[in-house]
Amino acid sequence: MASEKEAALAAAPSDSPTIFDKIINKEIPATVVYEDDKVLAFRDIAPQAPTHILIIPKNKDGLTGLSKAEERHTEILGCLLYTAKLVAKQEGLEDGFRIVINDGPQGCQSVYHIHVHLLGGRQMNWPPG
Ligand code: IU
Repeated sequence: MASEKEAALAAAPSDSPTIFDKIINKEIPATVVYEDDKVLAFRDIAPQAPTHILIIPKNKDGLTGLSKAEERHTEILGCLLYTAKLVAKQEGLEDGFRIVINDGPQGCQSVYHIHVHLLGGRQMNWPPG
């Protein structure tokens, strides 16, 4: 399997459906940990921490990445972050956690459907790589 960096450099930024649409539509399986009418949260297939969850909007609405955000997206962006907080509590991450949003090739984004990474369960380092 290609490294996440290789996958990100190979990914073409686009508004096409992604693997996450198939997860939303239940066409491929995922371990869902939270779902409501606006967002879906599921375990990352290649976890980088004991807890690694992706939180995504069910309706992408052009939001391929954070750099494409417009004023109409402010509500869903807030929902994504609030869901991250709810899931962190659900996962028992009382000692802290990290939120990451990768954007574009240099940001190491490989899937062009905005997603918030929730990482926890181990000591994080700074600066990130
Ligand atoms: P990125 O921020 O675009 O690099 O994150 C994409 C994530 O999606 C990455 O951590 C992958 O492991 C994850 N992922 C997944 O959970 N399930 C999949 O089928 C695919 C990628 I493709």
